[in-house]
Amino acid sequence: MELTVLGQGADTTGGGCASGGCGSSGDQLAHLPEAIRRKVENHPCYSEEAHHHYARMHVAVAPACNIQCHYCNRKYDCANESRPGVVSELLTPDQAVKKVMAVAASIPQMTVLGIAGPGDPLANPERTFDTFRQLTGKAPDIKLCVSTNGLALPAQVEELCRHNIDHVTITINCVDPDIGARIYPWVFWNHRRIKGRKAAQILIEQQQKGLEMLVARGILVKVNSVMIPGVNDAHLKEVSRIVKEKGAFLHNVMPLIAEAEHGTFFGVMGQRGPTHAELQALQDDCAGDMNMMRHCRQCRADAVGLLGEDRGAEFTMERIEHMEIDYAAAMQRRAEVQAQIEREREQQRNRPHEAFVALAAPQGSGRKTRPVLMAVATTGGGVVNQHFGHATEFLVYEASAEDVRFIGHRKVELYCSGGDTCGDAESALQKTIRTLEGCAAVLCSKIGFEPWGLLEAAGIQPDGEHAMEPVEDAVAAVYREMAGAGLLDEPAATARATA
Ligand code: CLF
Ligand code: SF4
Repeated sequence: MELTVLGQGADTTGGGCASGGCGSSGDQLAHLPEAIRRKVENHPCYSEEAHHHYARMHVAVAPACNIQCHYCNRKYDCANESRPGVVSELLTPDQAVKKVMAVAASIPQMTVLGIAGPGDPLANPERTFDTFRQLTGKAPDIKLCVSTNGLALPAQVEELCRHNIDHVTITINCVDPDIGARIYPWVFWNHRRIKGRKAAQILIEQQQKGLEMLVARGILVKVNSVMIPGVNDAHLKEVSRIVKEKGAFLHNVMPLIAEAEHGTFFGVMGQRGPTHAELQALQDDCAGDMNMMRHCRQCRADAVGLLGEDRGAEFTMERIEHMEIDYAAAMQRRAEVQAQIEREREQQRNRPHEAFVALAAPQGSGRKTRPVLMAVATTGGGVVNQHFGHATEFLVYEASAEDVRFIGHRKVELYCSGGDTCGDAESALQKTIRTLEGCAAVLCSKIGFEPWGLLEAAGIQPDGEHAMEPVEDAVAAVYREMAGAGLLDEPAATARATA
């Protein structure tokens, strides 16, 4: 049996990223041309494996927007990347540059600066490009990244190229104006507000043109799509096919988050978002045609840190104003820290193959084992290193007899605030256990007695035996243990697990 555990020297020439998870590992990047690999390998959004090690930050310099989306309330950040209902502190370009340099000096693994709101960056070209222009000179070791709804993109492509921007995200929710008319009530185009189908048509044309222009210039394009059940869910496979055909590098299908209290049209109208299972099914459907991103955290327009953590509170303008930053020294330290990260990644890639022996039931046993989901608590670094009670999110992997693959993440409320015991706030713990529904096991560095018992009672096997092991190794090992114990035996016709 050919074994294809992500990150383990598996043969990716036949599938590569197209096999489903974008850049899930160094191996999946191996088939890319060197120039592209360099752009991707330390970008936490463009490489799933990189997101365990490298951080990004956003600066909220772009307040205005040139379209209206039914899932957006202008009081909050651009919901094309951020979770709706989140408000970021607006910065001037000068403040933003100061903040970037302060963060870069404090978090040496921060490799990417993105502008993603709170409105549309390209609807605020002076503020956006002033920020990029200053950073190109002052912090040349930071990658620049931008996210847009695409309406103003064709007009700004030349300017983007002048600023050495290698990564652009376009939110494309449809290629059919009839569907678009159900998502976008209006666009502001040529000094006029245009409504309905015509508005959607203009937006779609500009998005597609912008995509083609960027690809022609060698810029890596990620396409974000918001999955809106009953509106564009059945259509997104077609979107995926078309943007791939045009050369997009990566597709990120994100769930609609619509709550009445956000005051959005969809929220007020009771439009629901997709379930975990629906989102995963669509991502899997699209994966045949496209590299898929599955690790997006829909981060806010002023997010700082590893994906999934937000260290923004450490870098308020008040604190930054008083910081003295020696950026030349910071660049040297950044280079050292990043070189060390690369050495560790290399070691992880080259770790002994014995750790990845077949995941299936013992040879000759005649048993078939079913795929299962496993949740992992990690603070980053690609290893199992977090106490169960300290996790605010769990990474979810699907383990099967063939492979281990990353599926997504699930956010939970923190219920343990310290000490060796967990479980004072039982309701939060119960909620966590409900969030982990469908997982066969949860891997963490340590776990208290009470959650252990409650997880077991809920049919989820807690496991603290693989602390500090690389995540995929640990998941594979637990799968082998469970399979060996006969816990995963099942008829062949079992449906694929869903996150
Ligand atoms: Fe920011 Fe976006 Fe660049 Fe990443 S985020 S501008 S591509 S640096 Fe990343 Fe955050 Fe998801 Fe965006 S996890 S919301 S995809
Ligand atoms: Fe809101 Fe972003 Fe849509 Fe503009 S593009 S309306 S800021 S979600």
